[in-house]
Amino acid sequence: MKRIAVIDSHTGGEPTRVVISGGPDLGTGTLQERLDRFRTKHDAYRAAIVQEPRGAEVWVGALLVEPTDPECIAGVIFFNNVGYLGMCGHGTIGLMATLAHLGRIQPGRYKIETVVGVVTAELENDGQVAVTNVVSYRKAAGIRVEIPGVGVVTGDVAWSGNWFFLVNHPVQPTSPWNDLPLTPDSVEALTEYSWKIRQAINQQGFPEVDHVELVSSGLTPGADARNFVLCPGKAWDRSPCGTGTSAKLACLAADGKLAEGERWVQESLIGSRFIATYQRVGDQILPTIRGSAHIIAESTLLLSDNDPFQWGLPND
Ligand code: PYC
Repeated sequence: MKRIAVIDSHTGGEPTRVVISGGPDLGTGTLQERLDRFRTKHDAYRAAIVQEPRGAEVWVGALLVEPTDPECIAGVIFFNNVGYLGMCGHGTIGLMATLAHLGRIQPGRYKIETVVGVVTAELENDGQVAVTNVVSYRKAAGIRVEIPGVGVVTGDVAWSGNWFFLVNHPVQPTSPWNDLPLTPDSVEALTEYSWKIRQAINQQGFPEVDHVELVSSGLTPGADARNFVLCPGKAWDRSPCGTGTSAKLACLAADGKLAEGERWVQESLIGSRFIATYQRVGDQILPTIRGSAHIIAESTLLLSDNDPFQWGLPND
């Protein structure tokens, strides 16, 4: 029987499962080398930890590893129901809440090594966490994608630790999805729509895009915008998505619609919020996302040899 100790949290409704012990031994090397080893030799652990029956498509896992950078308090590899993430904003906030819960950190600023670079996270006295993400930028603006049965949808491609295609919503008068509000009762249709967009943008010159973000104006007082983010494994982000919010800031900055240091309130489909700002770095930006996470479980996952689904259920 294998035992994996985890701490679960949620950040604005989006869950993170931090692996404290019992995860795969990835050896040494850069985080990218260790991620490659995770992917090629130990992917069964990923499935066992976040796929059914112990998890579900919405879960993001966070494997703690030794950082290579001595200035970092931890290294982390994020993963989900279908693979691995470069960075995860809500997951970093969840990780900080977990480290605080374990008594490993006090309020202050810390560096964390991710597969795509070092991020800084500040635990504030009230438990809020401000994550300064990796340098983010808009790669391409006004990309027109032809979606069979829908028409043309226009959006921007941006990098923020993950690759996003951002579409202003509603945007496309001929689309049958145009009138859908970004609210929980539209989840099924928004998922179908976003998945079609993802397939189309991947086929039309941007195979790297793995997150689709629909952005409308805010629906609750004080929110600048509301988003619906479809993650690589077809789960929708319950939080406003830290990397998705960073990608939105990169586009706003590129369009001159948000000034350096100006506050941006991004709400999710369920109304949870991140407060974001950015600093300019040449023609790119360094986004900071502020939010909070709550610890919801301390558990030990059990993997028994006589369990036919010891390593989780297949996705399909
Ligand atoms: O918060 O960056 C994020 C994120 C990515 C995927 C799910 N959440």
